Amino acid sequence: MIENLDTIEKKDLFASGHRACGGCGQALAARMVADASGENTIACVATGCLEVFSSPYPDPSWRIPFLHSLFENAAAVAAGVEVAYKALNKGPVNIIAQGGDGSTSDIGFQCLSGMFERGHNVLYVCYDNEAYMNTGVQRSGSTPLGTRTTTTPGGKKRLKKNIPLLAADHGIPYVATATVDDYRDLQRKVKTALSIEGPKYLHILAPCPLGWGHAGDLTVQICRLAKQTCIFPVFEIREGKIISVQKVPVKKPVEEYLKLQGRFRNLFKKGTPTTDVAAIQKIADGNIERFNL
Ligand SMILES: Cc1ncc(C[n+]2csc(CCOP(=O)(O)OP(=O)(O)O)c2C)c(N)n1
Ligand code: SF4
Ligand SMILES: [Mg+2]
Repeated sequence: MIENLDTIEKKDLFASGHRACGGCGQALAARMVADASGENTIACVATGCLEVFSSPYPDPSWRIPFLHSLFENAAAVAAGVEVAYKALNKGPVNIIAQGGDGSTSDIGFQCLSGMFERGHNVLYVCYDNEAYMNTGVQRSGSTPLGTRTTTTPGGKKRLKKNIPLLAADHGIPYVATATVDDYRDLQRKVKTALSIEGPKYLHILAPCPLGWGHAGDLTVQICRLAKQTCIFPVFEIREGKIISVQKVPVKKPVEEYLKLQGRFRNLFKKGTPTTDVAAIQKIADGNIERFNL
């Protein structure tokens, strides 16, 4: 049962006391998602930081049914749960597959794409911390240009994959992006998604203080700067059409976002050419144009 879209839900369905680092954006986001979806929900969570810090027996954080899938198949497991519920004539129930950016954009993309194409009534949530954090901060397909990771010590030379737009191009009924500084907006998008029949996709920017190299108390500020610099556009797409965009009336230069994070320190070393910063500004400018920010 979906309650008022604009109410903030605090039901403690994802309990505190887990083992995430202080200020972990993914822990905040998982709590917001669980509380917005309510008790009548099954979470199918891929291997990754979230699963590791929230599920160990005997004190898991989940107060809703929780299935741990492999790194690569959360979407397929969720699809199986949905089909089983239908076959048993049970339900309705909210089924939410959840995974990190590595799981979603790389190894699990095939299962995700198949789940979309087959039209399962599943919401997939990607917690994007822009690297493989659980195994020691290796780059993923979702790691942005210029980012230092343990496998790109000089800064990543490739672009970040745009998974929300790839999801939308499957023709699924609902795609949205969100950030963990805006509780109301994030939960409204979870509730909106769950009110729609068919496959849905929610992409959440989830800062990782350990991998991004910032203090835990900067998580909210970093999300705001990601939006204010237009690095991370926040929007909703229904049936392939953009239906809402969070406008950015005062746009800040990308340096303000990059400079707070150790993972971009290479870009500001003395004597380093600033081509990467200019290229990152170009990406933000492209977002401004594409989403009319
Ligand atoms: C087939 C397979 N390959 C590699 C791993 C090791 N592994 C577990 S979690 C993970 C990275 C997870 O990254 P991401 O999905 O971005 O989630 P995060 O930990 O960053 O939240 C890797 C490489 C695995 N479990 N299974
Ligand atoms: S390493 Fe990053 S994603 Fe993992 S628990 Fe710590 S802050 Fe969260
Ligand atoms: Mg990750």
